[in-house]
Amino acid sequence: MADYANSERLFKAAQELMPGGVNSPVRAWQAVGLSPRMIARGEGARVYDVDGNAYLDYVGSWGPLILGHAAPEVVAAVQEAAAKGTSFGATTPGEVELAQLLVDAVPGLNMVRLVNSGTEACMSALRLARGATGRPRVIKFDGCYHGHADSYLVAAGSGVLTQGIAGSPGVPQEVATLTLSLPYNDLEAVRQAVRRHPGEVAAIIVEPVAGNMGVVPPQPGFLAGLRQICDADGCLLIFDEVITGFRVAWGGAQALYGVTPDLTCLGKIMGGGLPVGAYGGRRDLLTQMAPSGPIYQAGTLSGNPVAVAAGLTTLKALQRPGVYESLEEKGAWLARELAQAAAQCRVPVTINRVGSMLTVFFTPGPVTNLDDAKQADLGRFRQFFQGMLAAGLYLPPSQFEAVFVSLAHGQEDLECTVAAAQKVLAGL
Ligand code: KE4
Repeated sequence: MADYANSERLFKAAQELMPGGVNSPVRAWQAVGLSPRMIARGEGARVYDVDGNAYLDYVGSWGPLILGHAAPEVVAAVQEAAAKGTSFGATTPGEVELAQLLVDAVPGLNMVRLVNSGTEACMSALRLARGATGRPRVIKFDGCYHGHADSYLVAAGSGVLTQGIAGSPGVPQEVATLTLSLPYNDLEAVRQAVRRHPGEVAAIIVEPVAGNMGVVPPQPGFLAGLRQICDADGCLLIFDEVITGFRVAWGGAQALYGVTPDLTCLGKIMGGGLPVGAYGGRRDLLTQMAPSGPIYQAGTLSGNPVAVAAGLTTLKALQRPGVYESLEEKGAWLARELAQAAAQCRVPVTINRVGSMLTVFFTPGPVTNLDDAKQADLGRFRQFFQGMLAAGLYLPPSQFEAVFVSLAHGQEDLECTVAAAQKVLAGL
């Protein structure tokens, strides 16, 4: 019988010191009815808890660890950078190199600003959109999550959805009313909202593949339709590619689907597991950011040389031939085999997948928006999570998050994942 004594002792202490014992709500495992495992280390596709139990990891730090944990080249780059000094508050060569790589890789990026998180990236992109257009409103989509800036905590996804929090206390009504949240994949709702507020919408922000209500891909024409609506109305299109950037394709979802936004938000993978985010887009917009323009945003550790070294090394590893074919193959195989296992066990599931990000929804489906995702049987999800954990599989502790397959997941790992799932599903 596995022992979790150290995890339980540490979590107890953590709960006295940090809200819910965590530094980010989804880590508290409240949706799955277990106390979370305290993680001591990771290596490749595995993480190890403080009691020495090993788990095949499909959280991947919520997306960044596409190479797997403690990738030797990333660790070496971080060590080398740290030995030269951890922060200068001045521009370093690595920032220029990373900015160049991002501009070369992502179709909509002509200029970019590095920040420290996806939240900062999305918050700054909205301030830029409002400053550049002089318009106050923002349109987002139910179940999408763009970090925890006030304007986005309206019908948000991820931890807000997992915790069942409608909005969030502390967000003034005056701010929340400027945010319109609409059903994902519903172009007509967007047309009506823009018609209701002519000349008032600064931006439409969208996860081009939603990952925070579980994985929900864009319906054919949805992203192109948003582009057309923005072009007609004069509002800006913002793609929040914090998850999808370098995940679903080298150039992100905008490269995969051939729709170019005015602004793009990035994070996660581009930091290789260290705190890095970025926002960028059209040069005529970015040059309006201080100090070249009047719109203000700043950050002591923005472009931090150690974090940039981790990000650069990760992105360079993703430029190797066959990387995205391999991620697609792994993701497709896993999704196909899990669907087959569920069918054999007569457990109704819908599996949504784009590349190496996927979600097993415990509902017959389809799942094309938040209302569909909320049909999922959360009790069954919880049983599945608990069964898989007992079998050594570490899944995201929420029905409304994405499973991430990394380059470190080998065929054997995927096979043992499916074998475990077959046993757990049979018992549901
Ligand atoms: P961060 O501030 O957490 O780096 O990024 C915010 C963010 C922005 N946009 C998208 C599409 C995101 O998915 C996120 C953060 N994602 C969640 C999990 N899906 C982070 C996990 C957490 O909150 O602990």
